[in-house]
Amino acid sequence: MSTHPWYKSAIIYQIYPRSFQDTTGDGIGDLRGIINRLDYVASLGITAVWLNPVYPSPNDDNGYDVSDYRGIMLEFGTMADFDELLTGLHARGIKLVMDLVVNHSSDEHRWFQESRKSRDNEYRDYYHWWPAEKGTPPARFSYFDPTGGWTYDETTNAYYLHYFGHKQPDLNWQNPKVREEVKDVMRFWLDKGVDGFRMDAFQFVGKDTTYPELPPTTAANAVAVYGLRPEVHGYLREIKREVMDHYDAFTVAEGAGSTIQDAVDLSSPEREELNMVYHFEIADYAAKKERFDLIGLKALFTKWDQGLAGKGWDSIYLGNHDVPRMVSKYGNDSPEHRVASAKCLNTLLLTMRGTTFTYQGDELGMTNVDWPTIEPYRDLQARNQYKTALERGDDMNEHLSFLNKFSRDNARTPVQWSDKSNAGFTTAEPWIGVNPNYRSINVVAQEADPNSVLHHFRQLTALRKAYPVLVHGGYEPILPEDGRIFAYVRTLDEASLFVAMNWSEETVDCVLPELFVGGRPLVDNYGSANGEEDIDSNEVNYSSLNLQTSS
Ligand code: TEU
Repeated sequence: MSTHPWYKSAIIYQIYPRSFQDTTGDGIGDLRGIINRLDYVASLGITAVWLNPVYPSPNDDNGYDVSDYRGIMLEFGTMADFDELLTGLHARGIKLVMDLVVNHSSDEHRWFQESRKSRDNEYRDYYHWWPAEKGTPPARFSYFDPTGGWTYDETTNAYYLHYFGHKQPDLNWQNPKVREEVKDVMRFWLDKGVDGFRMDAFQFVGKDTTYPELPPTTAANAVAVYGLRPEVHGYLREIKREVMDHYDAFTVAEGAGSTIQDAVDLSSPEREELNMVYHFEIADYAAKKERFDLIGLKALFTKWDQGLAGKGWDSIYLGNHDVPRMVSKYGNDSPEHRVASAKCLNTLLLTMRGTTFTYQGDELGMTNVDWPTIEPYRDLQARNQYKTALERGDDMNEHLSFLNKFSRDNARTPVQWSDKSNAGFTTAEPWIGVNPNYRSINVVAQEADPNSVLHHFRQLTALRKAYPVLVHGGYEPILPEDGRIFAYVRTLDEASLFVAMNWSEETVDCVLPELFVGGRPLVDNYGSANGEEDIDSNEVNYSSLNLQTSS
């Protein structure tokens, strides 16, 4: 029996409910939609679901602006639906991880409504206020608000702080009452039986409330300037000790500071803070590069694996609701290569050390959209960026191609279930446009095609469950300087697995490490490895991928 905690081998599937499945005919996905699709979710072989926020919200930031931490968003259904969803997941052996959004609340949360009423309101110190008689507050960065992180509020002649949108005021974690509230909210959901939390933007909860002047900040250096202040570690330990230790559940905070050491500090078991980290370095990497650079990407995977090996625990992901589609960003989404490329990326995700996260639709190889105007965009970040670019007098065609490539809406188009109208997502006008390629890329088509990305995904989850070496084994990179092949060996006790992926458009040869000559191929992305033929040459022609055992 393994002594590893369950969350290490969890295969997590991220559901963005708004875009998953509509059942009420309002164009917005809902909990009933997820319940109706539970057999599909289970068929993927995943073992846990991370649900993006489902709490009541004015939806300025699609649920990341929570107005009640103990309820269910009207559009998504009722608490009875939630309970049914949880029961349905558990009945299928699938855990449920909730999104906990407590760096900020909505400005429509009762706490903020109270807080803004008067300077002596009992909720005043639930948020960060700067009295206007002291002048303009020292500038603070906001991810979403081009005017900055302070917004003036007339009622009490004061500014409130928000690192995200102006409808997302930051909670004051220095106030012990706020921390008690959050711990109670966590207990509320844990008592219902949820299995963990993804703690949104948690590295930002610590604030220096002496408000020194800070260097100019952009999204690229915001974490270094604002993230992971020392008190955040204390808050995490308090949560672990007072809440998490009393349940069989786990925590992962979104963001992991700025260095590997930060990530080790957050996730090493003896420090009792988080169970795993979810860092941005790989997610941000391809975004910064003009041209995709495989050598650099491999080096990052190696750096993180080596940095955390035996010390902490990592999340492995290439997609989520905040980044473009993985096959468009890291792979090749052209009609000739999309299928092989999406399979290749899923292979990477499911054969690396760490807890893997797959974003909905990536099991199908869904791609970015290509919208010619700003109109179809729904994300406040994209719309604000567009407005700023317009005011600056930027070339708007260029800006639109930037959005096409990088907007978060790329990930938020509805799941493509079938070639029926609106991809089978809704009978109404969907809240966000369906990617027109749903006619060929959809679940029904992929169920019928034995060589589909979907079937390959299922093979990989089955493999990960059958071979603990894929979760816990050591990772040794092969050919780190090769710009076309991503290859490594995973080893645990007697078990060795070799993974080789061709990230180029051409056929390439790769020398098979000695140990694997005569080994058994377990899976490849052209459907030819059935586990029966031996590899008897050490010159293998990798059209794209092989994964094989040494015996
Ligand atoms: O995103 C937090 C997040 O801020 C990222 O912008 C991150 O800090 C950045 O990528 C670092 O490079 C979370 C949610 O995932 C997102 O959907 C929300 O909009 C945001 O928090 C606010 O709640």
